Amino acid sequence: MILVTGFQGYGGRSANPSELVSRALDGVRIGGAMVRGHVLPVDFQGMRRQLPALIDDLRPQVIVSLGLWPGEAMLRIERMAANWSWFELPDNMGHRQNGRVLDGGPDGYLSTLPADAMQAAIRASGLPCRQSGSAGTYLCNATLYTVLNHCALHHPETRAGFIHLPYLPAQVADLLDQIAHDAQVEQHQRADFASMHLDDMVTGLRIGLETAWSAAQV
Ligand code: PCA
Repeated sequence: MILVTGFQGYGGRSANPSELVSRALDGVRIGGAMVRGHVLPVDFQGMRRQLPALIDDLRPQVIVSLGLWPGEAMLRIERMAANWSWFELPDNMGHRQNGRVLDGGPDGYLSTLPADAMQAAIRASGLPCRQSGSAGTYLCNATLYTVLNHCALHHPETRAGFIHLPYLPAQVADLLDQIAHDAQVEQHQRADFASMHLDDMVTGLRIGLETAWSAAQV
């Protein structure tokens, strides 16, 4: 089984592409594996409670968590998680985690997904994809850290990692309207107008998951 997690909207945004992609992949078969899509609340404490229990329950061989990175232009495979949170925005429960993700945990973990092979396969399909050395200091980093820590301790065979997604085109259309309406900043001051169509995100994820699944079989 492959577990794909997404997040609900946050920071005043109603939609989160990661929620739509994880729903679209739920129930799909990839390389002989069943995909299970699960949407997480944007809630630090809730994520830390739910995710390890879900992993223990489903025992997936591959875990890919997804989240939105406003301004990102392509599928962005995260390579590492830091044991450090700095929430510029409160989560949806009003909580700001500023400090360790996990007291007493290691300072960081490396993703165990085959990032180079996934990137190559996604690019070969004609879709843009890159890798990143920081998942930020908000909930996505905390999620990747929580998953990698739990797998290191209890499921060492599981391959796990995180992919950040761009905005959906309709979200950027709304942003442009909002900026024009507010008339507080000029368009060129903003760096968050990149977007990708939902179908392309789902296609890229399917290819990346197939690559990760194959790597998990050897
Ligand atoms: N993106 C945020 C948290 C939820 C999401 O979709 C992040 O990058 O941390």
